[in-house]
Amino acid sequence: MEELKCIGCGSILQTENSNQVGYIPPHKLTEDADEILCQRCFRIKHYRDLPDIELNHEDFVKILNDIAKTDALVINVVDLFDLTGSLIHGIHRYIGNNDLILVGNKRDILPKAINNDKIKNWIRKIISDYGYQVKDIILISSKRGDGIDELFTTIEKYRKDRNVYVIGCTNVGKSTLINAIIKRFTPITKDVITASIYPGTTLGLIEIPLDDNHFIIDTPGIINHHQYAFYLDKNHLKHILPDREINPKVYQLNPRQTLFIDGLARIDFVSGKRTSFVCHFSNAVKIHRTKLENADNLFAKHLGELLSPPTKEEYEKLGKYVKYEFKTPKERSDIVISGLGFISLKDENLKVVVHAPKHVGVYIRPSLY
Ligand SMILES: Nc1nc2c(ncn2[C@@H]2O[C@H](COP(=O)(O)OP(=O)(O)OP(=O)(O)O)[C@@H](O)[C@H]2O)c(=O)[nH]1
Ligand SMILES: [Mg+2]
Repeated sequence: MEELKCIGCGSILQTENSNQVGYIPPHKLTEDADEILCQRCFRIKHYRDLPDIELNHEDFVKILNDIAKTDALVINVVDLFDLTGSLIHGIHRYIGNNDLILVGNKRDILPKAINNDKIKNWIRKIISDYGYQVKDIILISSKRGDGIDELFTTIEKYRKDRNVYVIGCTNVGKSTLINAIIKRFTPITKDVITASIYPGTTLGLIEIPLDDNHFIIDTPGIINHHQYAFYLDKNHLKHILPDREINPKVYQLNPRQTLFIDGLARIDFVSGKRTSFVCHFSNAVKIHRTKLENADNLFAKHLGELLSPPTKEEYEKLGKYVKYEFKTPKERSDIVISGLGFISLKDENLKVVVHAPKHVGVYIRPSLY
């Protein structure tokens, strides 16, 4: 029998094992093949529930390695809210010499006041350290459909009779982007591919035909273990992932003051001159200010209550927080907690200690401002 694929996630359909990728109850296989969704996609779509299914990272890497062997145009989608966390180290190892366009998605989350040229220059500065060689950088919001026309024109310019692969880390919005392209350029008005807030939604290649025997191809995300989302309970993902423009919150701090980002991270301003901490987190996240000397007590007393998420159980799972120490450089900088948000600091010689779970990426980068 010819292999059937789920249109939502690209997995090969099977009727044998309900705990594995691509499962579909046998009676559903009789429906119109174009419409077939695996049980997992069906549940994400209709119940916003993600059944636990084992994902295999090796499979994803193999799919990407195959791209290096073909002549194609590659679109690497990154999440503007977590740029460094969503870049692919050694990307040209995966894609070979193929032409590359970098797409900064979720533009709607960053403050409108920052202009796009500034964001592009900032991206150029950061990606040069990662060995990226790009033909172009396009900023879009797949969710709102902004920038889709410009992206499509750029794709047409570089495609030259080839397939287009859309790659990137999990949750950057690859599937949402392809849905946006479908909705913009075909009569279809609903989302065809499954997209969700859960990292690891797309499981196989999904080929969407272009008008000349070539395809635009959605791929499974590369798992990014340094993202906060990876360690949180499903219910709390929504809380930390912004779904609209972030409203930066400014705290004028004296040295020896501390900010708690719910109970998810703690930022100690250890020394330096009085300055503003410009906090960029999801609007749902609460920030608490306290004296550094009271911070340990406050955390011990209020974790899981005033300071939540995480719950106490989640905190256990996350492992003890570790400390990351930074001294700000001359140029304005951002301290980033991957997937949770960032704090922008304009002054130099500020000593800042961040407490966050061991596996979550915490780093300093040139500022977005
Ligand atoms: N605010 C905002 N959210 C977006 C945008 N694009 C995608 N998202 C959200 O990001 C989450 C992930 O989107 P997906 O399209 O499933 O991401 P993906 O890259 O295909 O993820 P995997 O299949 O897991 O690799 C969903 O909750 C989307 O609604 C955007 O432009 N703005
Ligand atoms: Mg996807």
